Amino acid sequence: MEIMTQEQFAERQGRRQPSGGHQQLDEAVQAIIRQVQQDGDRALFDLTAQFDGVQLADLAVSRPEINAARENVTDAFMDALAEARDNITAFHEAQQEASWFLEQTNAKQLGQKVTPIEKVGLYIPGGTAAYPSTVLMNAIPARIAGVKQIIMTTPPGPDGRISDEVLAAADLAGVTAIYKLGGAQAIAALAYGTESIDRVSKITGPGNAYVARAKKWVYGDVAIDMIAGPSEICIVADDTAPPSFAAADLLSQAEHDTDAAAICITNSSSEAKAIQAEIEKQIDQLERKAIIDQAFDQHGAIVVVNRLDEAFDIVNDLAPEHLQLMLADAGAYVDRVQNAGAIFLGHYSPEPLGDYFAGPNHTLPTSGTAKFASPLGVYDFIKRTSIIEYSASALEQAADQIDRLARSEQLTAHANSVQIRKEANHAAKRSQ
Ligand code: HSO
Ligand code: ZN
Repeated sequence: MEIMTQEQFAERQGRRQPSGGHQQLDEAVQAIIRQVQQDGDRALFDLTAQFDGVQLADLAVSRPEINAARENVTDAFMDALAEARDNITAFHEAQQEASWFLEQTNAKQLGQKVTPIEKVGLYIPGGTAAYPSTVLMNAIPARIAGVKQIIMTTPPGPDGRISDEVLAAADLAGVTAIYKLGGAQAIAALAYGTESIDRVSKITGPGNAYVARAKKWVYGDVAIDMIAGPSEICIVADDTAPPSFAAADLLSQAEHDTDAAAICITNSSSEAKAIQAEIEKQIDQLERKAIIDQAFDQHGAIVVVNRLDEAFDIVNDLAPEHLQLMLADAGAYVDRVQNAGAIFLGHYSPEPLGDYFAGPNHTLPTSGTAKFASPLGVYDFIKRTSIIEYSASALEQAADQIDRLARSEQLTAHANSVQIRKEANHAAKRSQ
């Protein structure tokens, strides 16, 4: 991992290419979407044979298969999962949003009604990235929001099976149906429906490039949560941060992906050197060393700044997915952070605590989107509906103003819908 100055870091960031050049991928993804729209289940079986190398008899995971998965995992694993579920549930319950009314007089009522989305689809990746924690992070907020149908799809292995841990997590978190289906075909099936898969209104969850592009293409016909990019960690450390801790945390995020970004910013050059040395020491013991090496080479940096203040300028510009403040007085700096997906304070709040256990969601905005986006939450699984009620006399009072506004837009039928009531109201009064 390279140590660099603020200027060197800025220069490297400036050389980054904007994302793009998806043409070939998009052609393949669109062909898959069309095939699923035209041929339904038959396309799903064919594409699963083609991409996952397995000829399935059934797309749905049966209750006996789920029960077997729960038997196959250890009790200790189930206990850990249940404790994580409880923490995630407690945090997300605090996000619940109530309907409200602004005015409750006889003349007027104005309000906002909150309704859960009825059907959602959760995409869970397969293979080495089959994360039970991601099942919890997607399904629990949906359940708390009141979503009735939580439909999960995840690709089967070549043996036609899904990881026991993922199935156990889905069952624990309240997923209502599970299908063995991955890739762009899963996104198309959730977006448009087939004989055996219900069409949903929103699709959430991470995935590979095919899944990400497919989500982009179906967006508008259905809602999506976000397009998740590679994981990112940014640590701001002063000389109170134990270098071995900071090194371990940088390594933890880099193991996700060769494209993951791990950046440490410090105002102490001796701290920078100590963290660099710790990385060298720890990396050799890690199973995913090859991935980490590549991620560090391409996107890793230890940036030395003169003052901590400058560190926060870099942070706000990066808008990192995860931000760890390993500072003597970490809490005092929260106000300096304008853009970040999640902030971890102090020396004992490492990012994996948030990935698995603390309670906040681990689905977070990446690639600088924390400038405008939020973590996945209960609010992603609800929608709001406005409510308006006026009495006859309240409408009469507003009638002339509405009339003026409607006529300014040459929409006389609009004006008439109000005037007709005003006149009816007058007639009623006259006949009294
Ligand atoms: N850190 C990932 C989430 C995750 N980590 C799942 C482990 N399992 C999100 O950036
Ligand atoms: Zn992680």
